Amino acid sequence: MSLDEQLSRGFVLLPRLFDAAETAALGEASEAVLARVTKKAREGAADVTVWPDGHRLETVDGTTVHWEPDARPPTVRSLAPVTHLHPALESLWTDERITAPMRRIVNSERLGPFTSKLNFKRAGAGSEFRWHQDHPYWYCCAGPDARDVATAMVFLDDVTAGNGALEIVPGSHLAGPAPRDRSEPTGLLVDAARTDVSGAVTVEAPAGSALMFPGLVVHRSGPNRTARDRRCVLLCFQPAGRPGLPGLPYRAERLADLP
Ligand SMILES: O=C(O)CCC(=O)C(=O)O
Repeated sequence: MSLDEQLSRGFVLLPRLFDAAETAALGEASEAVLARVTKKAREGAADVTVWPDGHRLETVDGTTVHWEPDARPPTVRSLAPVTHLHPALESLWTDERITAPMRRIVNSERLGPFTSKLNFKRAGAGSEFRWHQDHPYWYCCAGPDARDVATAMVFLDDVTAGNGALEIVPGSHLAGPAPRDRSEPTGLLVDAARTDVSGAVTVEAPAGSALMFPGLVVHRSGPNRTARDRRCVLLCFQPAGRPGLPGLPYRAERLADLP
């Protein structure tokens, strides 16, 4: 399928964009960052927040450690933002293999960073991401500029239906902001009872692949019930010259603008 055809369904999969050695190096960088940050958090250097849904977050070295809600032993779900913590991760912002397709998706000749994240989705512990669009969270920070943000996910491990592959509703970005679930405390999730997710596709891919999509695409991923991690680096791009997410206050009252 051509890039244009992929763009019209709302997501682009580029299998094996990074070779095995590059992917392994990104994995090592990610684990090194995680070890460094969690050591500092254990030493008490972090600011702690607990979300309304019970998720625990600790901020240290300019990254927020988001813990899996129910995992024993304690397991990290994600770090964000993260690329500033390792040159191998930082270099992804200017890697033409990522930026060339992203310029098309963001529809801007010059790109800037919005935010970045590492999702660990650990073997046997990585939990579900419920149906959502990235847009409402970004809208609370960036307002209407959030429409122009898109994500590149670089997979550090093979992705299968069993270890928590992304499920994406093709074309869902065309319908704009989806109705949100008013019964859950963050107000950020899609109401799957009022949104047609029946056409969702599961995106399996080998390690080193990249999956790219704009913030209005409806997606989820299941828990990792296998013995293999499903880690990925996420880079969220926007047109150059705009402030990044870490410098923007979160204004929950903006959710009132959305369905
Ligand atoms: O890594 C995943 O499975 C889900 C990623 C995602 O949707 C997110 O981080 O918002």
